[in-house]
Parts: sequence; C-alpha cells; structure tokens
Amino acid sequence: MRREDPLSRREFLYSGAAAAVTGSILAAGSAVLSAPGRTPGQSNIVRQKEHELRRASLAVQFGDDFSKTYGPPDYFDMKRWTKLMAGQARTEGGRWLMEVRRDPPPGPGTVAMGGFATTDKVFNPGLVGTNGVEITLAGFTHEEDYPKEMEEPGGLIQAWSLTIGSWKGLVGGQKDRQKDRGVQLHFDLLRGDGLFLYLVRGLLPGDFDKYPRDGFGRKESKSMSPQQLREIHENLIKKGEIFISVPCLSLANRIYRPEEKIREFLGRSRRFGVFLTDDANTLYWTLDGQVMDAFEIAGYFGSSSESVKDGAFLSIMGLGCFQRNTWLMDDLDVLVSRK
Ligand SMILES: [Ca+2]
Repeated sequence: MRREDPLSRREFLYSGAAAAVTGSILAAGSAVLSAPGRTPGQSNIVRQKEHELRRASLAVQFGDDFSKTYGPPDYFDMKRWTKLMAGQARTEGGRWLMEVRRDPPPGPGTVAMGGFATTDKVFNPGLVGTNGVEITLAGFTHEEDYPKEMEEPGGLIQAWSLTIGSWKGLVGGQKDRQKDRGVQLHFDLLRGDGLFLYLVRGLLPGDFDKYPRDGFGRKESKSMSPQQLREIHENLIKKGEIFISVPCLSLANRIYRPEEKIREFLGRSRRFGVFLTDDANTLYWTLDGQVMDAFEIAGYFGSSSESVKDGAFLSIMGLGCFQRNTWLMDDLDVLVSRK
C-alpha cells in the first residue's frame, strides 16, 4: 500500500489499475451504442411513480437481514458472500459490520480497501427486465485514539460503493476490460472538501471520442499537482457533464457540502438503491426510495451480451484512511422482475 496522495487515492477508489485501463480500452475497437443521456421526456413525478409501481412488482432474489451470527474463523456467511481484498465482516445486533483494517498506527494514513461480493450471480440472466439492489447504510465508524493534527485537509476519509457487474469488485477491477460490463454507485468523502457521489458505468472505446475527460490516469497529467487534478475533475462535475474519469464514465455526479449537508446525507441511516430497467438499457439510483438520477445507457450491456448472459454479481466495497474502518449496514435486497 502506498502512502496516500490525491492521485493514488483516486486510483485506489477505482481499484488501483486506472492508468493501465486506457490503452487496452482504446485497442478494443469501437462498440455500437447510443450516447447515454438523462432519461428524456419524463418529469421526476412520472419517473418516481413508475419506479414505485415497478419496485412493488419485483421479487427478492437474494436478501439478507443479517440476523444470523457466524462463528470463527470468518464470522460471516462465507457461502453466499465472497471476501474482496481486505474485507472482513460480522453481524451484530441484526446488522452487518463490514470492516477494512490496516496495520497500526491508528489515525488517518494509508488507505485500506475491501468488501464483499455475492458468491453467485444474483441478477437475472442477460439482465432482462428490471434488476436492482437496495441496502441501508446506517453509519461509518473508525478508531478515535490518534492526534487530531493527523487530519490533513483534502484527505480521503472514506468511500463506499455498490457495483452490479460481470465480475466481483469495483468498476476498473474487471479482468477483461473489453468484455466485462458493470455499473456502480459510489461516494468519496474528502476531509474539509465535500462528499462526492457518482453514478457510473465502465468505459467503452468510443467514449474517448464523445466525452470530456479529467486528468486522472493520463500520462500528460504526471506534471500536474494533485490540486490541479482535483480542479479539472470538479469543474467537470460543476458543469453537470457526463465525463470520463478513468476507469469510469461518470453519468451523474453530486457534491454535498458544507459539513451540515454532509451530516444530513450521511449522519443517519440512508437507503441506497441502484436499478437497471428496460433490459439494462436504463440505469438509475435511489435514495430512501426516491429516484435521484436516471440515464439511458442503451447498448452498453448489449455490446457484450456474453458478459451478463448468466446474470451479474453484486459487490459492496469500502475504502478508508483509518486503521479500522467500519461500515454498518442492514436489509439488503436484490430485486428482480420475473417474466
Ligand atoms: Ca437486520
């Protein structure tokens, strides 16, 4: 693990392989797909109504209320769940404590990363119909016994993600960058800077001709300072544009600041949802049951239908700068439509 700096932190968020992605994707040839865009001709009220009707008709394909406890050595249901990187877990009081640890000393330092994926593909074969996931994130805790001057402004406090993909792990961590397909909701909490939330899909070769790109993972960015890289990235967010931040195509991005807004967002139990509907041609995310952002991603999964022909995995991962980073979660539902 490297000592964190904003560039390596960015690479960590998306699996540590950012710089290697571009070449292989450019070499993959162009895929036929229409440009993603916000779902047209729908007011939020209509979109919400449609989501509620759709949601009510879905079946729980895979679920966990985390009420069972498990003994050593894993303290978790290792039949249905597969550990990713430094992920550890246990259930306590009917909830899921997902933990990522690193070596001492305590306090902000090297970023640690890990999580869990479903052992099996828990979404519909071919992602037909509607496929979604909802989980309650109740909180994040870490050790407090460290000198407060260790808290450097701009440093990553924590990040958390939900990924629906043909592989286990984050977007950027796919084994076959040409064939694998996945979508992801994630947020990064940066100290003194803000909470950055993203709805993304994996990159395709044609994306580089269509969308602006930030500086992360570019050779020519090596001379830029971390602040310059952040500035380019945040300017694209502020414009509300779809943009490339390798290895992701960022569709929706939201910044929460100042601290009160962040506390309002993360300071209580929130229910996050990611849904693919219309045979995985539309992607949206929900917060406490409300549709937040929706995008047409027609042709994205279709450009590699083999990748999800048996369904897809759900991965839940966390990154944290502390020695003990713990996410408290509950009530996971993988929801699918039945033909
Ligand atoms: Ca529970």
